[in-house]
Amino acid sequence: MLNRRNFLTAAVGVAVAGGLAACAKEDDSSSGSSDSGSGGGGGKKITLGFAQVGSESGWRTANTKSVKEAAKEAGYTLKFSDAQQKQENQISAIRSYIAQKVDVIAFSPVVVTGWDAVLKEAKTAKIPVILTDRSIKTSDDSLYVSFIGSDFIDEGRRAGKMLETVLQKAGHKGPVKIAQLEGTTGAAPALERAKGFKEIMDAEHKDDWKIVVSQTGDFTRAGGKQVMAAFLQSDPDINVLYAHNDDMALGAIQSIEAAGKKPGKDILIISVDGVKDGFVAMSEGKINGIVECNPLLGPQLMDLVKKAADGETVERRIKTKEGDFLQEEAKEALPTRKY
Ligand code: GZL
Repeated sequence: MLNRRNFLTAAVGVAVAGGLAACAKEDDSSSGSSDSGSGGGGGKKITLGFAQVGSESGWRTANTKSVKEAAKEAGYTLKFSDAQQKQENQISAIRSYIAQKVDVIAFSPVVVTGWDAVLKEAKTAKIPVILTDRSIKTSDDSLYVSFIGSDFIDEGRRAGKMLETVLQKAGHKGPVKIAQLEGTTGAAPALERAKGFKEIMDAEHKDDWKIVVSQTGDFTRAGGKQVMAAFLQSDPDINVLYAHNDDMALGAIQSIEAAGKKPGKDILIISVDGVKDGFVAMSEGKINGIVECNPLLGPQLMDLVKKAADGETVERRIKTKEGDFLQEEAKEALPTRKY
């Protein structure tokens, strides 16, 4: 049984650039959050602008719930937008938060590139920006004050190590033909989960593992179902599915069963996230192992928001705590799963 791995909060204190310290601004147009006070500079109520990716998966639903509940608990005014997985919508939302002069902006970048221009506008407006969940590629590190989220490359490595255990338990002998369901094209979790898994393949399984098909399912169930059906058409003797999230794995399971195969037996499945439906599928023997990716970032994010709004030092990189789960653990873990 795999040991649960907890990642310590890795913190590197970095002073918030003086110029980024936002001065608190009153904003009575609160979007439904309670109003009990704590705030940036001088104790005024903090207004947070949060530009969410979308509502594509169970993980995202849990992440949104965590952010909204934590903002309410903290007494902040939360302005929240759902970009429906479109970068242009996230950029528009960030621009509107700048225009509304919020105290802090936080967002989960749908893809890693294309953010410099709008983040420069936030910097000019002296509004600190916090990345949550996903990171960006930029040459200007001053464009955001902190990134709180998982280490996706390590999640990919953990998926590779987990597959070793699952193959051994299944008594698999000989070559391993792997299908990979990738997350959203250009998104950090998709790029990095693929990278980490490939590191393990290249280092330890050059001769026996091969990714025979790989395509994006855009982190959705519908995408996973559709792409897996196509995979099975082109490669009926796939041994393993590595899905970058549970929702795509759950969609793929429908196509695997429609093809008359047994998920978790004829095709071994390794997934990432650890949402409740993923654990249910694992307890039914349809998923063999899940690398957890914790969506419950709300409380830690609100602590960061307060510090940033007050111009205090904030940790530059905060990694979330998460574990690895095999089928045998699913039933026991299910009752205590928080998302
Ligand atoms: C990972 C997160 C990913 C999840 C998917 O932190 O960005 O996006 O793994 C979600 O379920 O759609």
